[in-house]
Amino acid sequence: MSKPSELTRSLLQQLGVDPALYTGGNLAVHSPIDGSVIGQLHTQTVAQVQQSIDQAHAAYLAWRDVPAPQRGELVRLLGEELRAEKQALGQLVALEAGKILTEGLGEVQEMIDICDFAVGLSRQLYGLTIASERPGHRMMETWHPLGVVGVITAFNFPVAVWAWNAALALVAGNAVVWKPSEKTPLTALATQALFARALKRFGADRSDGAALAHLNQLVLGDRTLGEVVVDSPKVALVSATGSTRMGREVGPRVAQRFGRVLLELGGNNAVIVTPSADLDLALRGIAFAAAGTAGQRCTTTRRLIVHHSVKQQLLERLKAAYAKLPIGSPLQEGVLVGPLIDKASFEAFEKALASARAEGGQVFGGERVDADKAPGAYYVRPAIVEMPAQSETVRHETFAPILYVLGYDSLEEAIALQNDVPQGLSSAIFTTDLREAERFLSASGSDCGIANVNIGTSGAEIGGAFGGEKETGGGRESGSDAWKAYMRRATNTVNYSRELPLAQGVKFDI
Ligand code: UN1
Repeated sequence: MSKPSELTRSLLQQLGVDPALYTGGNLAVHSPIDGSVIGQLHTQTVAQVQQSIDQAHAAYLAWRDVPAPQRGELVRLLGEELRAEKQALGQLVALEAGKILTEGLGEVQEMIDICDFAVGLSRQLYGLTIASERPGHRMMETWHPLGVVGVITAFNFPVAVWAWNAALALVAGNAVVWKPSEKTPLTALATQALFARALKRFGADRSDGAALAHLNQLVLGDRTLGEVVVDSPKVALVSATGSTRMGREVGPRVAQRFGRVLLELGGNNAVIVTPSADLDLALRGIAFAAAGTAGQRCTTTRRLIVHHSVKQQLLERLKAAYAKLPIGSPLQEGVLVGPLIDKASFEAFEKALASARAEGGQVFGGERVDADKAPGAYYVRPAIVEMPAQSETVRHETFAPILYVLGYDSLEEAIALQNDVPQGLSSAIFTTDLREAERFLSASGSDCGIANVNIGTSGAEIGGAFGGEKETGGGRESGSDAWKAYMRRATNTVNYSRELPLAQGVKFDI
């Protein structure tokens, strides 16, 4: 097999990325597959980012007057480009983020899906009409674009999260400024090249083609450049995906200038397994959600809350499955668990396991593997940790494959445990008892933004609104009516009578 750097170069070439962008620059980009350098990126300056935001704003001023269904046409073309290069971009995700190939391809599929969704949406974007209390009056609401939307994304979904935001933001009439994780800028460059292809086809015979050239701007560099986006009064909405710590900084800074935020922060997702559960299903659902993507999804299952009557049986089966999990290069056929993103991530994994042990946890798995074959990479066997209680370590999100296991007696207790963490992203119950399932989904059940029955916590489809409560940040992206976050609502009252009656019966005769 060719080396990650060679494979990366040939994929970037195929995707039409200018080699000058990723060679000879100051930021080394590593592949988590073996730790090797796969690109030398040129980072930008603060002044360049400010200029980028200005250019995006100018593009928005032209774009907002393009009819929404025509804006949808650009997103349709983007979907076509993504379909054509799904294999190459998916492979690049595997190389740069370390996802197994099927998940890399799945990520690109998510981009395609949201494009399709946004194209349909571009002919909708509807407001209400509302009954007016005044005779000869009509009330309605109209949705308008916001302006420039800043999109800050994390390494673990290096391209799909941009697409969820950008596809909606663009059909809504906004321009986008995208700050990808500095760990995964190459997939961002590739995505930008595909967007440029779509834009070229779209703008070829349009008089406003030149004005639209800056509809999606890339910001390349470290967090100081992200801060420029966060603080710019020209950025109407900042949609940020990452840690709760990051969100705690971004949220108040944007609020300070009365900008809008959409936050997708940490999760601490639990699966409850009840005595009536189909354990075969539960086993597969938990293994994928807890060990898949090497535990590096915000929707990864981090806690298993299982009824005492089935705990031993389920644990034994889970441990047997974990012992056999194929771990290794994500490009290798049959591998299910790829590497952690970097050394810092491995250290956080080890630290969490050490504190769990100190709190009385019994650890299964959790050892580093292939350290001899790939000393610059961090492969680990996903860990299962039986805990005596929901301790501080369990309540904290460690972005690595650790599944904490807690036992329970009553469903009330299980739901209370599930909710008793600071985060509120995703949750699931495995049960065949209708009463238990409905209770879990009810107002007094799971407090998360996502609550599932008989599937795991991860792998959400784009058709639903995606996001969570509490420290997860409250944002909703992707499907349902999440598009409204990218638009502003105007309430319009129209008087078609010859009188001027005032609301609330107020008299003001002059
Ligand atoms: C993330 O981990 O940042 O539900 C998003 C899922 C994916 C999205 C995860 N569709 O796991």
